[in-house]
Amino acid sequence: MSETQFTPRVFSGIQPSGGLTLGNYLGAIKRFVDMQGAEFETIYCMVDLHAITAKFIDPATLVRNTRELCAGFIAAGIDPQQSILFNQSQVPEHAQLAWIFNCVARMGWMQRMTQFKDKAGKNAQNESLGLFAYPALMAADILIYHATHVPVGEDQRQHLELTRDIAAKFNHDYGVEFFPITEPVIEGAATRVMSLRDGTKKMSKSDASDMSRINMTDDADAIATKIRKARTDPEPLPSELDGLDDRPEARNLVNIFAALADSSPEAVISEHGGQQFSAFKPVLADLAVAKLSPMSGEMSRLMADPAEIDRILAHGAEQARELTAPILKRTYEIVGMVGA
Ligand code: AQP
Repeated sequence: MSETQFTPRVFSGIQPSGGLTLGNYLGAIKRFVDMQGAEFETIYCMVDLHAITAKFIDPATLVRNTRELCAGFIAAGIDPQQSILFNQSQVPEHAQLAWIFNCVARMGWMQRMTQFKDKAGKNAQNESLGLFAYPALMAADILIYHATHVPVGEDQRQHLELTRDIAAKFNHDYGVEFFPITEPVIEGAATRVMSLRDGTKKMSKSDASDMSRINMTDDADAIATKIRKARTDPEPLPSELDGLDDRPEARNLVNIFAALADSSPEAVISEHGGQQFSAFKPVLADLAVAKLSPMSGEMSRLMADPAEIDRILAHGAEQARELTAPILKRTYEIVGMVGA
């Protein structure tokens, strides 16, 4: 099979590690919705096996997080009729291929992963083996579908490079062209949404401060308060884009505005350049509320019927397994597993 024969197929996932931030929405989910449609088959996953790598999650909480994430995907515009939508653990081929990839990836490659270093900090010896091996499972998540395109935020770029290295080494070692060399899709105005408290740190669901992020379930008051209190410098917005260099907090708010408005940072600056933050922030808050409130309302409605969410996930998993079973079988044959 040559690379040119791969069906254009999109895969991406999000961890049900609790809550969804504006960063997850603008950097990932909104992009997932944009890619849904004629050009690609789209496959979107709640990666629950990843969610247990960083810290212990109480089982009932993990169940709730997974359903809430599914509700968030649907509320944001992922249509289970158009996209395959499921949770990772219902499709065992992800973990089975991950084992093969654990044996393809090199220790040196894994030790270079900055996300592990960031998450483990000085405490690496006490982290789980799963957190260290996470990028090999992520490569399996993608390649078990022969996915050609993966929309993600900027923070995932290095993991996608590793996915390409794993595919290339597997193909080379076994003398095949079986796995595609996947393209990362890191596009839009908000590929890296920063914390509202510190413009040098990524907005993250696990940040200790709730004021650092906007959650997709925040109400209008909470969104307005968080934006009003977002850290900024005392200068007005510049009249040229270059004026945002060395002003990470200002740049972050401009990028968020552009992404929410489906516009560009240039257009935001040409409209709002010269304004004080006291004028810009309320307009941004109104825009954020207008975009996010309908989604949080729809999420609550969907969460009221967990059985329906479970049904959607089970159906998606069934569709997913139709794709993964033959790819795993062929992988095992290539590797030399008897009975594959
Ligand atoms: N701040 C962000 N800006 C743009 N994109 C982001 N993503 C996450 N944060 C931002 C994108 O969301 C997708 C799913 O991420 P994930 O939940 O699987 O893990 P993460 O990247 O570790 O996200 P968080 O919010 O920081 O989670 P925790 O706190 O649990 O580690 C990815 O495409 C990611 O790029």
